[in-house]
Amino acid sequence: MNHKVITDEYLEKMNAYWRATNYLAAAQLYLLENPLLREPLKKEQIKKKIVGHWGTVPGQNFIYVHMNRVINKYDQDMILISGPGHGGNFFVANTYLEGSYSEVYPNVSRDMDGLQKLCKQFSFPGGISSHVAPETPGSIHEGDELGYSIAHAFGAVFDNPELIATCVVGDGEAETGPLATSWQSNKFLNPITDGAVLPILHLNGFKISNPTILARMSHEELESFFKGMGWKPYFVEGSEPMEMHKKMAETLDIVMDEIKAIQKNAREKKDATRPVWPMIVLRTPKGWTGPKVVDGNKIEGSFQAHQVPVMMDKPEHLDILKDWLLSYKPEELFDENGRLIPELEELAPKGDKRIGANPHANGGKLLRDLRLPDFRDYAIEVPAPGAVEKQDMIELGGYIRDVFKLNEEQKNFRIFGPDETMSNRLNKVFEVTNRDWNSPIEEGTDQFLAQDGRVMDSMLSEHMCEGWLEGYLLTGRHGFFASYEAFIRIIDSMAAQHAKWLKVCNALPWRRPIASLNLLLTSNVWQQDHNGFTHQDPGFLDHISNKKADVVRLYLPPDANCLLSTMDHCLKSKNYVNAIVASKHPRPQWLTMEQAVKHCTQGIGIWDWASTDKGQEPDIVLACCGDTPTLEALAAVDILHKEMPEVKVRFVNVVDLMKMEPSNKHPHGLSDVEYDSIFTKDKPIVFAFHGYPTLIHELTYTRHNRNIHVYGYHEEGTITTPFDMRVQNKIDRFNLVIAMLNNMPEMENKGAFLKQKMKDKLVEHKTYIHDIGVDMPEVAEWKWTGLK
Ligand SMILES: Cc1ncc(C[n+]2csc(CCOP(=O)(O)OP(=O)(O)O)c2C)c(N)n1
Ligand SMILES: [Mg+2]
Repeated sequence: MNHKVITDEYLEKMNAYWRATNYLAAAQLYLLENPLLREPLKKEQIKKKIVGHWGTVPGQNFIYVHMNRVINKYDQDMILISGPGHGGNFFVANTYLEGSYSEVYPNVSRDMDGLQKLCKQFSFPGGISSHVAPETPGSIHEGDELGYSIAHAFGAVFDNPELIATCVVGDGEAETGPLATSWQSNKFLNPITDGAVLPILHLNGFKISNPTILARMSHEELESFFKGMGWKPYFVEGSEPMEMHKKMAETLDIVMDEIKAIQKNAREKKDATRPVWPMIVLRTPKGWTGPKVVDGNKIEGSFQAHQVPVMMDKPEHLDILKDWLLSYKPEELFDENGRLIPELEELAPKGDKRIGANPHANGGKLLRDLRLPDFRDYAIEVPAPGAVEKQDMIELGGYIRDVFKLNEEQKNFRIFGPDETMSNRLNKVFEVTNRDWNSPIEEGTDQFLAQDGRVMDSMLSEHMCEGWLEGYLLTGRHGFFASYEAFIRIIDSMAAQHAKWLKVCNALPWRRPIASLNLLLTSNVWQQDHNGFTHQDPGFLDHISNKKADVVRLYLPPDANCLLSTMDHCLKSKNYVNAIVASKHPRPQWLTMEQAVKHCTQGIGIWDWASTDKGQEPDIVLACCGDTPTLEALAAVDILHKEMPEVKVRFVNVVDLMKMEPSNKHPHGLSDVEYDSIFTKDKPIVFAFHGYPTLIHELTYTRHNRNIHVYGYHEEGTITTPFDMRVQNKIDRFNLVIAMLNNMPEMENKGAFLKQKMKDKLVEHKTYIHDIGVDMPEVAEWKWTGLK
């Protein structure tokens, strides 16, 4: 049959195929056995606990079936993103019917035995998730932490000019903050070098137990809303199946022709001016084709259809379920072996064109390694520790600039940030690329904007940066997100969801590894020149440290050479969430590149040039983690050594925070033997930490040495001097000296004079900054001069 012409006969077949998807989606919710109801349905063949969703399913099945026709007609490379991914049974049903599911899971075969397994496993202990989870072939988006579908879809099509990401947006999902701003993503799409996103607003009218806002707006308001966002909305509305198939198919042809025409025009004329992309508003009843009324409650066309339409807790429910399932006429759809009949099977696309087999949705298959410059070529000369001052992020910018250069042809690297690339000091990238911006550009005011820019920093939305990047990585490319440390917390939850996704993927051999999600946290808590307390929150480290140890890594490089080494490592890594805390302000540089490579490779180390215990038992261990704590800890050693040279201090620096956790908890963790040999079993440890002190206590809770005293951020801050921030939180050099003296009992009264001196310094400091407004010269101009 010629599927290029939408004949009534073809539409009838599509409807039959849709019935098969609806049947299988409902059967997955309920049935343990008797998957095609070839014998009379009995209560014991039904799951005892019925969990999952139905309301969203028939509409999404409808979309999938129609996308199959579009893929065939246009020989289109297409992935499907399901915003309301809670109806995972719809995606499983469709991939099963097209054959891609059984290719990944041969035990769920395309026969009666496989059908039974398919039904039993769904939302069942030991089985599969109720969502469009990583286990679902063809998915890059689990959905159901609602709000990120369009961001993921755009991330997927950037630099994929032949790809269309069809994106089902729940009308409830559309009310979330991230989704509400996602419509603006079209301002960042280049019709020549990027693919297209086809949003389908699934206007089924309801959420869990409320109507949706968009569904109760007038047609005019809704149309104006999307037009205002730069889209051309097409409305497909109704509930009579055959009429709806016709409308949907005709509309999709128009929409696809428009997308193709936009791309052809832009590509032929080399004119990337932002077009008005089409989208679809699909208004159908929630729980369409399901039970109409159960226990006197309206189900189809109401919020009551959201989860399980009929609970099976009353005898009459058995007949309701049976009538509902049989209404799809499964006997006409499957052959005697339980396989979809060939006349319907032929409707599905073939090979990798099937949505469940599209390689973009298993991005690791397409992943090509980045070409990376040798990071050591960007080394800062450090003739002696502290001899030079540099800005770590500026130095990193030079390396990243050259990553862009080396991968210009591959077009598989982008960086993301909410309007902060300059503020985060990655300025050098603009020597070779621009910010992506497909809106008018004003001469004389605008900087580094271009339609083909690869720096995604012109939308002030952490959600979009994170979502676009995730979509980009999940489809087999590379990048990172540089954020203010405090505001990365806006996407805590997204990063957590991504970590969960990776954790599940690690157990699925068919999911090929993808590039890590690299989150660069800068403009960090310790120095906020133009801002104050609101910009201070190092808690992302606490949040991420709780995620699955196989997946998360936390790095706090103390200087530029260490940052270069760390970033190089992170950009090469796969399947991790790497959080890297970096400094952007001028800071003394400590390690040569050779030392930095050794230090970062080990993740933790004793700095011999800052220690005075060589070959002897230390009196105290002074540890530090993070650029500012490192600076203050070194200044503290300096003071202590000058004043009381007899005290033996061991100086430890931590770059890889997870070294602190025991090796049985995190793959990077030190064994107890290694930990004890660095930190000793019993000597006092004073630990100056970048973040909240409790994190170090948590990580080291089971270590032998409980004599640990952690100084970190205590939620104290305001607009003040950089050093005063440290004083307010007691991680400054003077307080660290006091802490060391307080924790060495053998000092007895010897340290009293030095302690008094330190306390006096703290008063001097306060008076000075309140009078003059900047830090005392002896602090601001302090330099490491080495130990005698
Ligand atoms: C961010 C977020 N908030 C709340 C929920 C809980 N939740 C799950 S489904 C749902 C309703 C979704 O409605 P809609 O997007 O319209 O999906 P559909 O009607 O297609 O099921 C809600 C509130 C969630 N999953 N994610
Ligand atoms: Mg809805």
